[in-house]
Amino acid sequence: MNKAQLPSIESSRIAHSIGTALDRFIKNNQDQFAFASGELSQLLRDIALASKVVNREVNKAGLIDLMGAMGTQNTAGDDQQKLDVLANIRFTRALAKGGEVCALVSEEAESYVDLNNEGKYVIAIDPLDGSSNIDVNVSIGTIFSVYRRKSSAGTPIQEIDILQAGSDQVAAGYVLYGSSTMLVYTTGHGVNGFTYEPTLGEYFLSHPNMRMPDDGKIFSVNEGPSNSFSQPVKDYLQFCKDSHYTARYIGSLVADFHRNMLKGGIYIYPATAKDPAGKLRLMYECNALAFIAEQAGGVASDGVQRILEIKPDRLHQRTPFYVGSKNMVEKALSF
Ligand code: FBP
Repeated sequence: MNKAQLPSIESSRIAHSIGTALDRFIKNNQDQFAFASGELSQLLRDIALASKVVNREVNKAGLIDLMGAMGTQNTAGDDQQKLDVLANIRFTRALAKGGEVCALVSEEAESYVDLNNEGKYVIAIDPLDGSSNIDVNVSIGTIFSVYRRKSSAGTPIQEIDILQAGSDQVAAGYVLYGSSTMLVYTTGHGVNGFTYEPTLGEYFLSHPNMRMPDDGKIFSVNEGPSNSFSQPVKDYLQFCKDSHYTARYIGSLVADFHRNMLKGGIYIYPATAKDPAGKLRLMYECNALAFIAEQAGGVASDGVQRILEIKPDRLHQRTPFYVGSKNMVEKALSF
């Protein structure tokens, strides 16, 4: 083989580069983290590992009796799906084993779970988001927020460690179990997306430095309860229709958010008669996506203030949620 041949092999299928593995990316970017000492890196790896197990179970749920309800209810009185419970066990176990996390707030647990007093981080997690879509093979997700504890490691967990505003997040992300499985996260230095390669069991960088377009033509709202929407929300939705925008609503927050992040769009879950404070939970659904949206150039609001400025006063508090492309959310808020 003469030298002239070499360039073509390098660019051929033979030498096709698969990209940067998540582990390497975390290691290469560790110095960006505040308090960089490897613990946050390990914590992100623990979340990635648990998501691979959940992904495996979600993919074959129909074959191994993992479909349907568990027969139990979660904090909000929602029927827990078997996969909700499985995902909660898998993430809790991986984070407990990792040892970096002192306390975990989960949609599936009434109060926070003490994991390891020596841990320096607090996690808030929605282990499996989009429960209504689990059994019908529509994309679902996991949402997580990472905080640094306020009290000293080794001392008992305090309320100040748990009820932190979204602006105190040191990292946040989501996993989308869709046509491909992706992990998207930020540590406050931009947003990066990784696609799971199941035959190698590893995530690889596929969406570096994700930016949310400032504008879009997609609005994502469940208009079913729209009779009880406030007039400004009704007026904004009419504006979207008059502007010939496209309605897209999967009913899985992570999936709707991810699409709008890539294509431009707005997701709104406003206050309704059934949920006067909104349906979505601040600590383990909205804060993480608000951090990612802002890091990608988008906007996230409760209709009045930045989601990240809301100081939580209870674990499972709800909030109205307006998130997406900067100009679209600002337009919605102008109504
Ligand atoms: P879960 O975490 O319990 O699934 O609730 C959140 C969610 O399913 C979001 O994923 C989704 O956007 C929204 O609720 C759908 O609510 P609705 O069915 O009222 O439109």
